[in-house]
Amino acid sequence: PEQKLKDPITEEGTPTDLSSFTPDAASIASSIKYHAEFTPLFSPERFELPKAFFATAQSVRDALIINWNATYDYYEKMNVKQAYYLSMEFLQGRALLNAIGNLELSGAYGEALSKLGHDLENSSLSGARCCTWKWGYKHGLFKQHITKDGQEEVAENWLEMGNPWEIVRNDVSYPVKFYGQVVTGSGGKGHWIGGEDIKAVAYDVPIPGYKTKTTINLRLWSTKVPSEFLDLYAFNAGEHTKACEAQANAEKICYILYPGDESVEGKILRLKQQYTLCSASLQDIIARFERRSGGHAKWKEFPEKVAVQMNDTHPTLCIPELMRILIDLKGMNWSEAWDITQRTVAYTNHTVLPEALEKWSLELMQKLLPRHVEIIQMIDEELIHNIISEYGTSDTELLEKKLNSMRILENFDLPASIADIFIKPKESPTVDLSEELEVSDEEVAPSKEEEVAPSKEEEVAPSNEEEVAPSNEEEVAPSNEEGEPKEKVMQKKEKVDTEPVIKPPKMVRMANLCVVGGHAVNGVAEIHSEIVKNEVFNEFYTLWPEKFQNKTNGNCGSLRIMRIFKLSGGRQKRNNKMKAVSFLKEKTGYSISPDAMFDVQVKRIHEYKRQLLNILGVVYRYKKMKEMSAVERKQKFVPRVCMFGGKAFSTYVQAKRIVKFITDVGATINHDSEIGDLLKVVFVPDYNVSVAELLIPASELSQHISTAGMEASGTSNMKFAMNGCILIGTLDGANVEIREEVGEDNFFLFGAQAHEIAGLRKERAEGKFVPGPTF
Ligand code: B1H
Repeated sequence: PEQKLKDPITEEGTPTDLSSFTPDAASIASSIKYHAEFTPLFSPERFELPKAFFATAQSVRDALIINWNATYDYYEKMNVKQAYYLSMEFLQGRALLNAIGNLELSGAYGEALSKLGHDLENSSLSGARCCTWKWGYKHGLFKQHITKDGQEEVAENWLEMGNPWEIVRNDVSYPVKFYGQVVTGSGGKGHWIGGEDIKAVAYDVPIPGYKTKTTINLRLWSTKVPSEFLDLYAFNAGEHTKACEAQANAEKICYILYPGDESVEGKILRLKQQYTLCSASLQDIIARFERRSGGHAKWKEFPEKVAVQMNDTHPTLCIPELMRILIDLKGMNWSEAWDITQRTVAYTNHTVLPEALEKWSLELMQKLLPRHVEIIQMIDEELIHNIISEYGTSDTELLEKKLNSMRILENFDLPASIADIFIKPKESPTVDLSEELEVSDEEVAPSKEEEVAPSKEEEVAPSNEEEVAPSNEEEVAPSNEEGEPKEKVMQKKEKVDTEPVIKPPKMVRMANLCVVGGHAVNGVAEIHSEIVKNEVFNEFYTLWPEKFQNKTNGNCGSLRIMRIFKLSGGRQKRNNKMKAVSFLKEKTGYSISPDAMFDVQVKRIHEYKRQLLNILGVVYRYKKMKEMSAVERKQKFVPRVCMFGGKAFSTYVQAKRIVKFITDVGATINHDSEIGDLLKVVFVPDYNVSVAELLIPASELSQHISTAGMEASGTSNMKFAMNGCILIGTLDGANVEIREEVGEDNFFLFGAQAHEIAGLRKERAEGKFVPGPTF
């Protein structure tokens, strides 16, 4: 009965009386044995790892399922507002220890496993080894091998053994469409027909909270086509590949996270991934809303029941998808749908690097998602009218500046009426330009004239009709540390007698769509949020200051906890270092001393994060050491192990060269018997959450030395600080706030400040160089 339901968070009563489910070691042991026997994933003869891990995980899952169901029973019956966090990536650490810890059953599980001849820590590690937790993708990112040539990417099938945490919901699936055509109906309605149809099937993972019974759901989508799509005739005619093509096409959407997108196929796959996430999630969210409304959905109240938070721009298509569903399927008019969409959706920005802000070719998107492009064009047009009504038309220079930076569609002609504003009298106005300016803004299909990029063999649509010009402008690998925004000049149609005008490709600026379509935009650290307001989205901030906020990453008490406890190293540090020593021996073959200082830089390899600067510092230190006598060396230097770890994006050449350089420097220094334990350089292969859980607690000095203004937040900086590690860093991202909490004495400040960078770059470009201090 409703009145007995209590909030699982405040624990004012419980959704289910869990006291009877607090098991002792004996009952846990029998549950593990039960799963080994009756939920088998391995042959019955032996009870070894990883079998013991899976059986243990299954028994933990039983406990989680009880809390999980109770949590959602409560949500359902109370019809609470739900927040949906839409993300292309979820990185989990060791789920087993986390769940057992959160259930406060560590002691009982430890005892049960030792009764069965196993060790909880080892079982959990085994789980982490056979499963890297890039939830949702068949192959995770990639496994990084380090060879003499640097990074090698190896596909990894972490699901080969099965995943004990995920539960397939065969009754929860939604259709997702690609390509096809739009037939315009009455009242602005569109009917999207034809094309390629797949279905997204829900896979759920329970996520337990800490010291609460609240256990929420991580819903993942798997893609397939119904079996009736198998072309039996083709199959029986021996054309097996052709017969299975549709299925293979659907399944590859879930193969890997961030598939390389240099090729047109890569771009399409990525856009398909993003749209699948958005479409399946929104259909699911709406179905739940309607169900909870008991058949009397009050759409105006949708934003009071649903919040959709977009993690970066990858789920931007939520905006046109929600619009599409509300208008085309629920019969709303544009302004009703727009009001609901804006109040529902919000956007978290994670980077200010211009080359990392997603843009999609309009042409490509038009083929894959024709109805969404119509909607995006209408949003863009509405935005143009907003900008004009805000700034007027008299100051054309100002208006042009605003339109250039704020429009969602880049290099896309203005509606003719608006374009007229920009006709300036020519010195010798002999030609009437008005005809040239009459380019319809409704022009959706790519005209021949606009195919400017070199055409490629690749086809976009399964149909043969047209080719998509890949953007020659878009950078795939984030290679430009400077990150200088390329000046975008508004495309004006001007009469040029000589050369034909080469028009740059029309692009959809996803971040702009997010800012326009959502009610809130946040950065992930204070300094970053300031840069978002004052630089990256300054024109939007000027127009809608109330939208902009800050949410420092990891802020759920982390900074406060740091202040209260001033966490320090101590004896535990030594144990942690010993674990890291044996791990590194196993992974790299290098024997390092636990008495040396562990100086660690682990993060994705990127020029702006300056692993190169760090390793050059190491080379400098090594050369200084070599100039000294053995005695002097020992006096001057503290023994130090410099550790690096991180993956380079597969097409990011410069980052891969940095990885190779680090391993080469290590190969030289580590074999120098004169130097011995005074200096070692280790590249830890395949850095991931499990490696982080081992290395971060073992670290004493950690490096967060990005060029100021470039690292939105950094997340490991907070974790290192929480583990009693001293940080060396720039005033960038969350470093700034961490330094305020731990105090200046516990933070080695490094490098120039964000506001000084532009000036310094200019000086260097002019050949001036002021050397920094030597050490
Ligand atoms: C961050 C990314 C990212 N920002 C696209 N942007 C990717 C974007 O392959 N892709 O498509 C991959 C990664 N990741 C990071 O977000 C920031 O660099 C960090 O500073 C920040 O702490 C982190 C979380 O907010």
